[in-house]
This record gives sequence, C-alpha cells and structure tokens, in this order.
Amino acid sequence: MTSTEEKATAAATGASATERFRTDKQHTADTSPERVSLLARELLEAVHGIIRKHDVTYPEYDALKAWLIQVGADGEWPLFLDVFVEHVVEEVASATREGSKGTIEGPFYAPGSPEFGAEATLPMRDGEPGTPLVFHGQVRAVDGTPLGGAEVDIWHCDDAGYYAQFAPGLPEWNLRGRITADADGRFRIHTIQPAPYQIPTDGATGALIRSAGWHAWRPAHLHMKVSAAGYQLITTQLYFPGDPHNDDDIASAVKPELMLDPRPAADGHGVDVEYDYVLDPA
Ligand code: MBD
Ligand code: FE
Repeated sequence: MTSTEEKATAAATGASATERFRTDKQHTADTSPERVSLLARELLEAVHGIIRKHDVTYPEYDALKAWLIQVGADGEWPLFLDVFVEHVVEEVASATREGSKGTIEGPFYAPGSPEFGAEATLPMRDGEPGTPLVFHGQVRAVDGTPLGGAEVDIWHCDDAGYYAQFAPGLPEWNLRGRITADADGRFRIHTIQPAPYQIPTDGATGALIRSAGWHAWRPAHLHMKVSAAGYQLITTQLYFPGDPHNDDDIASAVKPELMLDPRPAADGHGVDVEYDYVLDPA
C-alpha cells in the first residue's frame, strides 16, 4: 500500500455506513408514547438487573460510557447494531412468512446499483481476484408460479473481504448489481466468490470483541434483496459449506436453509451454485 492510499479503517468504514443509513433509511417509527415508555423502561430495567446481578463497579460503568462514546465517534452504531441485534429483529419481522428464509441486511447495502438483464456479470475490476462463481436460480411465488421480471439486488465483498463504497480504492459499484429475471423468473449471475469477512478490528466494535475474547468473523456470504411486484421483498444471504465460521457467525445470521451446494463449474473454472427463491404475496 502506498502512502497516498487511504486504509480501510474502522472509522472510515463506519462513517460511510452511518452516512448511508442517514441517507437511505426512515428514522422514525409509528410508535405510541405508551409503547416507547414500555420498551425504554424494560430495556433500562434489564440493564439495572445486570448491574445488580454482577456488582458492576464505577470503573466498569465509566469504561462502558467511554466505549459508547467511541462507538459513535467511529460511526460504528450501524455495524454494532446489525452484528449484535438485527438478527432478532429479522426473526420477529419474518415469523409469519412462508417463503424463502431471510436474514439480516447488515450495514453495507447501497441502493441504486447498476441494472442488468436475466444473465449478467457483476461490475468488477479487470482481473478481479477470486474464484469465479456462477449463481443461478428461479424466483417463484409460494403457490409455485414463476415470477417473471422479479429483481435480484445482489451485493458482496471481494476476495479480500472489502465492500465497494465502504472501503477505499474500489470502483463505486464493484460486485453490486440488480438483475431482472426473465419471463420464467430465472436469472444467472457471473461473479467471484466472496471472502470471509472480518469486522474492523481497529474501532470500538473491534475493541469490545478483543476485550471479550471473541472472534470477529462472519462466514463468506452473498447478500441479496429479492422482490417482485405484488410480493413481499426478502432480504437474505447465502453461505458456502465448509466455512469455519458457519457455526459461529459473529452476526448470528446463518440459517441451514441459506447454505449453498457448490458444484464445479461446467467450463472447469470456478464453481456453480443454484438457489431458488419463494416469495410470499404482499
Ligand atoms: C457484514 O458484511 C455483514 O454482512 C454484516 C451483517 C455485518 C458486518 C459486515
Ligand atoms: Fe456482509
């Protein structure tokens, strides 16, 4: 790395994730004062209970305060919350859905990626490092109807674990794209296999992970949002068998239904994976 190259620091990644959240997401909920009171009170009571149960000291209280301040300074609230909390929100939100399993979105989605037809190669650099991956499948409704024109909005990190727009030096839309399925709901995406992802170790989230003696890894994964007019959008991820962290993902986002079954590619270069999605009516 040359001295002019910016490094993928936790603070730079966090600042990008925080900015994305502020730009893309709704920041208010239709929550009554009674419900705000209930949720805030029970959260605080849970904290009080832990302090009493474990005789938390003033030095520990001040260390917590300093750490919370640093999470904000590093822009890591999106990272911290998505890694440690979002999986339960997703579990509750999807409890009554019948179709394909979803899982967490995480902090690195960027809306508005380039659009492609049913067979496409994701934007990538010349000689993009990594194992070639062909990912294909079909989008159907729960009743089996193929959903022609469904959209697969896919994003993933590169072979070094970096996400475009959240690490410096990558083309804006590297390994991100929106694929429109054909009339039969089928799609075929040419990309490379993502690497396992390590949470930035030099920020506040990394400091907690280190202090607690945890590891910082997510298994290799593809992210996608799959949608079709008149159906519920699903946000999900797909995983590769054999990854050492499939069983202890730091973000608790792996489900058995989301495991791919890679085969050698027909042309002998890289791997071929097939996955079909089933969407619930809106
Ligand atoms: C990721 O790549 C990710 O998917 C999540 C959920 C959290 C941190 C990094
Ligand atoms: Fe990810």
